[in-house]
Amino acid sequence: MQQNTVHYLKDYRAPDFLVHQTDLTFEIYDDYTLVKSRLLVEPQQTGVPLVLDGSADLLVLKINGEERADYCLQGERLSIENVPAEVFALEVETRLKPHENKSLMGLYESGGNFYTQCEPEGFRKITFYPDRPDVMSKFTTTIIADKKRFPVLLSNGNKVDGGALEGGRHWAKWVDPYKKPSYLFALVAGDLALTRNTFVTAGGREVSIEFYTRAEDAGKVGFAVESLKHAMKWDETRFGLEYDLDIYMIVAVGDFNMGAMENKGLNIFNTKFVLADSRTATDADFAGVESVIAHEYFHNWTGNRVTCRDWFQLSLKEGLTVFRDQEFSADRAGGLTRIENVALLRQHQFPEDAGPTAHPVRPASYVEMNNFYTMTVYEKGSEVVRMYHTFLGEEGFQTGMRLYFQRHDGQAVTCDDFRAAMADANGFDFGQFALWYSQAGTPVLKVAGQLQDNGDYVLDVKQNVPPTPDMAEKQPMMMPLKIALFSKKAGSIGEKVAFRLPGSEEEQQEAVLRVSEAEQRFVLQGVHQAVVPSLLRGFSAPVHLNFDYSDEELALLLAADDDAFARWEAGQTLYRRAIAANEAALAAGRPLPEHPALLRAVEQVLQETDDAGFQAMLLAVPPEAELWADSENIDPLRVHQAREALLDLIASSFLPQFQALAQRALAQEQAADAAVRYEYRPDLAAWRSLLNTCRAYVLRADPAHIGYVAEHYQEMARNMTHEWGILSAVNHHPGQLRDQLLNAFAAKFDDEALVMDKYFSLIASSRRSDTPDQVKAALNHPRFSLENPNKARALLGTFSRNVPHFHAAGGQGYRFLADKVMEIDGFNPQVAARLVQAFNICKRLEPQRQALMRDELQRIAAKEGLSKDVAEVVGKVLA
Ligand code: B3K
Ligand code: ZN
Repeated sequence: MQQNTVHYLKDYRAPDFLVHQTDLTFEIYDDYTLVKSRLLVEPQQTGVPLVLDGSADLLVLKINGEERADYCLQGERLSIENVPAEVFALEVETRLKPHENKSLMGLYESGGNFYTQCEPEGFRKITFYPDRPDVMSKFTTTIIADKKRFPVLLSNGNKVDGGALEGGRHWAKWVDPYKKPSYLFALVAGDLALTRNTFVTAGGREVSIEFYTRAEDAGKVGFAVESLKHAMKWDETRFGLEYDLDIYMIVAVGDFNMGAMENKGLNIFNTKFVLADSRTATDADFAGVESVIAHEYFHNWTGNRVTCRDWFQLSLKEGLTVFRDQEFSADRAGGLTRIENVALLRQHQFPEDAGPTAHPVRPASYVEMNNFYTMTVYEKGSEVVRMYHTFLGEEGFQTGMRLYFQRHDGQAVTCDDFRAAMADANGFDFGQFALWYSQAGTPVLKVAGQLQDNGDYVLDVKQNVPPTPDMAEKQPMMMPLKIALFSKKAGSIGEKVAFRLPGSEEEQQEAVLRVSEAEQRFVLQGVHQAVVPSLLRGFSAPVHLNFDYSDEELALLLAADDDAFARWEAGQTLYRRAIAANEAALAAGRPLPEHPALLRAVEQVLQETDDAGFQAMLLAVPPEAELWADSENIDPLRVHQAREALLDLIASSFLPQFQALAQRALAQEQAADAAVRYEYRPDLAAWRSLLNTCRAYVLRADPAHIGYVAEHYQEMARNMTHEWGILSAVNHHPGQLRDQLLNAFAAKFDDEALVMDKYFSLIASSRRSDTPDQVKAALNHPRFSLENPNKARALLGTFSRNVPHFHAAGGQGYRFLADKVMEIDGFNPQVAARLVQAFNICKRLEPQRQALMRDELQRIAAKEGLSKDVAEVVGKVLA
């Protein structure tokens, strides 16, 4: 494998040159684009070479008007000695071929239009520049292009001038009044439809909201427009933050490596997170649009006005902005958002933290920065921000935010600066808390509780932070542990029991304990009765928590805890225990256990009537990836079978109840829907989520029900949430009817790219034995393209999570994915490096599969010209 440069946080040095002004001109022609840049550069040191990052085709470089050829270009690094000691003008001219750029970084073409993606290091594909976030400059952008082909010419800031030119060409000039790093630069040129709206800020500024899409998609942006306005309003009310330009643009593009990008004043979005109507988008898609629109908008303050000093600090903007978008979604849609956040973290971040690519929220090193846009930096990063909030409360947290902006507006700073603002604004010691930024791995809390003779209840908390490949020895971390006590009666739990913390006279029913040592005892005074503790309420810290509950106690918490997370968690623990028992029985060739306690608990859940969305969540069994997150010697098929067996048992035990509940959910949804024509609404989404959960159980218990579904599909499938629920439920059925239903679905939505993604992911997620053949056939489907990241993720990403097929005993699933990773790596390393992480589990597998997976990883590692993106991941998995 080739040696790639490793970048270390400890090597950070302030820039030797600042850039005060950046004037860019893009001349777009049919076959190429010329980029002319003029920078005003101020040296910070004398006698050091000017170093620029760049990988574009360099035509000319001038300093103070004089052409210079005495530069040294090595890889992506250009250095030039003997530059002036005072402020000087640097001119650079490069030539780009956007239509050949399939990496979707820098300037690229999609569907005849031009778009940019610069974060983190795409700007260097456009021109030579100090492409690092702590170099902040004011930008102007002039775009010149054919008027017919590119009627719309956009860049950051405000459009100040423009006009017609000879030969059918035209131009536009944009000026961004705010200093920004190069990663926030954006340009769009093309033939796009405009949907316009306005928002008036609390301070009275009228902001023009402009959404640009393909003409045929313009009818699907209404929901995104409203989402943006909600987000703008929410940020004013909850954080006191207003928008700072007169125009806010969002452009949707079908070829995009991730969800969206927060470029100043000109967000560029994956169509998946802009376009939504009830015919083509599920409720989950609508919720996704609302949250990503909000996320990118919130970056305007947390990311753009205050940015990162270096890329190691990525979580400074991402963790904080995810926290803000989670709070927004919770305020919009209700308390269950928190459980969704936790489920996501456990399914994807916990395995990452327990695997070969584990890294702290602030990584200490990287080879390819794109590999660090991870669940850890984003989702665990958000949990870290949430812990400040839990310690300080809303008011203290907001005081910290105000100090953060007061100190750092217009600067590029670090996670320590954020921590200092929170600490200084509140006089709170967050010294030990810094460990969350440097230690990877999910801490394990082992808690034991005991009622003492004197009536005190003591909680003994032991914490252990497991070793990770980057660090063997860890120190104890500081974290909030939110708790309550419930009185324990025979067969039920009663009221919350009040207690006092030592040194306080105040009676309280809930407390946030400050855990900070390896072993610690907390005394809750004045309890005097048998209790069941409710621990880690609201998931107050991103940890594994072990407490030796009996199944009966878990059932009691599931029935009566008043903290939604704690209730849900009690149910999840019961499911996890049942699956583990099934697995042990399968391994020993014993008959499967009957799980009477769990079935009684499920029966209770089925009888609830007050919250359909929560009921659906309580009926969801943890996914495989979460189940095996930190085990060893995994037989994936056995875990899968153990889980399937539990689902079969639940389905067959309660078929009539699931049928009745599905009917009820449908009736409730239709009644509400008749009153207000369907668009996304959280209350209706809750009924549909319950409906789809029940449908899946019904079709599991009664596969012949597919006959009814096939006959009545038209009237049952009134919107995409219904279609998705029905097709997901019948997707594993072995007969012809399933194929007919899927084919009809594909035909109906042939010209809807985002729905075709759903079709491909249905094909790839089926447990049917012919799935591998169907996946291979799908590669040649006229609507499939390996070059489109959404399609590659829908088909190949989904396949890599299809446990029985990806982990097929002969290794053919591994071989197939490895082939595709290598193919994609040839043109889009970022997407390839994501897909290859399906192999992260390698060392935890049982020996045979481990060997098969290792062979494939070695084959990838040996590939000539392998990108540093994939090489970095594969190197860690094989290490
Ligand atoms: N900041 C971008 C992510 C850029 C990813 C580059 N590989 C989107 C976001 O987090 O808002
Ligand atoms: Zn972000």
